[in-house]
Amino acid sequence: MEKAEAEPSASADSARPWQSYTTVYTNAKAGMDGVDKEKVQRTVYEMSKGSKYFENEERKEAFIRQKIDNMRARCAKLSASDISHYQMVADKRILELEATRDLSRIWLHVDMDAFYAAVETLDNPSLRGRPMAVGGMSMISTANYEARKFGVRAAMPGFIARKLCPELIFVPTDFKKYTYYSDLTRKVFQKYDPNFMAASLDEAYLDITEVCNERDLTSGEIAEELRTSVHEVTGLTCSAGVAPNRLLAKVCSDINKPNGQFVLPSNRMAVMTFISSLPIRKIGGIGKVTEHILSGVFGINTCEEMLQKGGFLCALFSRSSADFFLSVGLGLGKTDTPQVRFRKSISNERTFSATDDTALLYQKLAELSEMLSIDMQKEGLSGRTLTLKLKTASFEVRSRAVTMQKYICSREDILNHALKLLNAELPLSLRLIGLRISHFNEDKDGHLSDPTQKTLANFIISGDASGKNVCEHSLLGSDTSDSHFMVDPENDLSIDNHETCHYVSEDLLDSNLLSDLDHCNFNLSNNSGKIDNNNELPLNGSVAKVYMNFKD
Ligand code: DCP
Ligand code: MG
Repeated sequence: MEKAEAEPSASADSARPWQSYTTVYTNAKAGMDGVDKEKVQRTVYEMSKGSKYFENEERKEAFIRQKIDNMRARCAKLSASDISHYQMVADKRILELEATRDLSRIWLHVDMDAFYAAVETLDNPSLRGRPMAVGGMSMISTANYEARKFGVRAAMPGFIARKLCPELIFVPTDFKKYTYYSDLTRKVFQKYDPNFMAASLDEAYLDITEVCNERDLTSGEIAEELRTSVHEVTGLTCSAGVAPNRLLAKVCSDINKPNGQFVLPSNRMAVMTFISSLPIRKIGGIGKVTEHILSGVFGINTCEEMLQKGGFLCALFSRSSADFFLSVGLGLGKTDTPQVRFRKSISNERTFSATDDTALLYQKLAELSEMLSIDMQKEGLSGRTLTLKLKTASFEVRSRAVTMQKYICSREDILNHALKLLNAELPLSLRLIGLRISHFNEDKDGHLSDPTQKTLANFIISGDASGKNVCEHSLLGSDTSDSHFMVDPENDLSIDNHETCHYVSEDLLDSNLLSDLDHCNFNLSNNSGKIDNNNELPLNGSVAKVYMNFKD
């Protein structure tokens, strides 16, 4: 097993402190290749310095640095026999994972270009060609490609975006509009795969194996046709990626953005070549934290290096996390189509300028309840567990849950329970409220379930109707990345709802680390490394631990 050589410690260059200040919005998105990264980082640093967000980011950074140091120390302590043992474990696991490789399906990932911004431009053509962002001074949802040249991007506070690009035009968000266009795109997707999987308003996965065979067209031709059709129906452009699995298809759709496509052929050699130099951050589920840890502890920067350092990964991570990393190294991903009715939860959330104005907070909660209710009714779903997510002015993330005796789906019922949860926390200054509903009225086969049949986990949740002792932090994600509810990177395509989209789960390890930061006393009982599909709490504690990635 090779040595786990680590990059030099992340100590900041005191002359250029901004170089080590990375946030989700200093990470490049499509269309940001030529950006003066140093200038953006310096501006972001200078404008954030001293803010609560900044303090929180620094706290996280310090924690990650410490985690890296600890893990490096653990690597250094591994004896020669430990190392050869874990190398054998890794080799065996790699063979087992390789045996699961399925190259029989063709997956297409489609992602609309600068979606909200493009919709707004359709509505107001005078915006065309001018740098614009959707959102406001506190936060922007997206920026068009003209604005991206200045380093402006989604999840960036608007006041920083304006500093980077003084000409920037701001357009307020209008979710009804985006939902309308999203529905139009889905009608097109349906023609190519009736069981397509929507991952967010602007993004979907389609299994195009059948349509390619039936029409005797190549996957590239189908992708081309689908994109043309989306454009004809909506006036909007999109990009597509084609690959033998969903994980790779998503990576591929970003390669030729905007208005482009990339096809990765369905053969092992092509996949391995593609993966060999792919930066790990391109993979869904690997965000800033995981990237820092893998790079800082093991010197892993490309997907291929996951295999080279497999022994160390098996030594230091739980089996599920190590499996995830090794399968990334092999370019493996999901190829099956889960039952549509596997949807486990629906959620949405809103970020706004921090406020302690109770009337305003109630109003936000009412809007979220209404949106959630509409989405549930569209799907014919009712749920029993309602979870409230809050982010305080100082960026602390809290979650409170309650499980009801009966299933609910109306705006009034949702709001009623949400208000109880919120009131128990007030007075408080908040910058984000989210609502999630789960425990639907059907089992995994789509049958109606019996609400009186309580699982132990249900009992634990319902036993705490106040929600006071329930910290579902990890279930919902923590104060991470783009700060949305946490879902399985590409499995849980269920959250398909307004602001709560795919960009939620930027990081596999993040929630684990940051939950510690938030002083949650986690019960490390679930070793799945994935979101708990039933949203259930562990059996012996008041705290849900869904992501358990490190070995104790
Ligand atoms: N979105 C958001 N907040 C974020 C990220 C995205 O509200 N932090 C919204 C606005 C986007 C839409 O979701 O328009 C789709 O997200 P994408 O990540 O696909 O970004 P875009 O479609 O805007 O741009 P791209 O061309 O890179 O896909
Ligand atoms: Mg998009």
